[in-house]
Amino acid sequence: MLSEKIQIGLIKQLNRESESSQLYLSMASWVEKKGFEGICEFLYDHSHEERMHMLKLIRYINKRGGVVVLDNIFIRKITYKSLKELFQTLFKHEKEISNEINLLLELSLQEKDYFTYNFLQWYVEEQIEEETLSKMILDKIELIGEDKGGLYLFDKDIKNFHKK
Ligand code: OFO
Repeated sequence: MLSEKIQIGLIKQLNRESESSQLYLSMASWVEKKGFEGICEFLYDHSHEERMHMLKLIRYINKRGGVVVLDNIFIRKITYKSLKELFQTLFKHEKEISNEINLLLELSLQEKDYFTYNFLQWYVEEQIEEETLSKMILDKIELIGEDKGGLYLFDKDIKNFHKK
């Protein structure tokens, strides 16, 4: 059984993953309208991945006898001044998620819930990859600046960017 504190923490996290999924979905839609095919596919795929992160948490909570609560998620920011602003938002978001996973790990140790501690290791690895990838993309976008040719090539290149 999950302790109340762990259950609350896991539910909060699953709703944050759902928020990530919606955030990337809204970004993908904005980018699609701007004509960046590669970037929009990348963001649609990422939205799907975040949904998988949410599902993994739901299945775990249920397996441990907890009760899942799903929040209504509203994404208020749906337009961006530039791709740079979009990827800055994305990178900031991933850093926040990493901090939250760390807090959850800390809580699982305090509660002596080693099953949850072990379960969360997957998210730790995932966050290392996601932070690295989003920072790498942001660096490239900053380097390209407003250069249209550079953005065109980047839009083609992004298909080859993978988490390591
Ligand atoms: Fe779920 O990893 Fe990004 O937010």
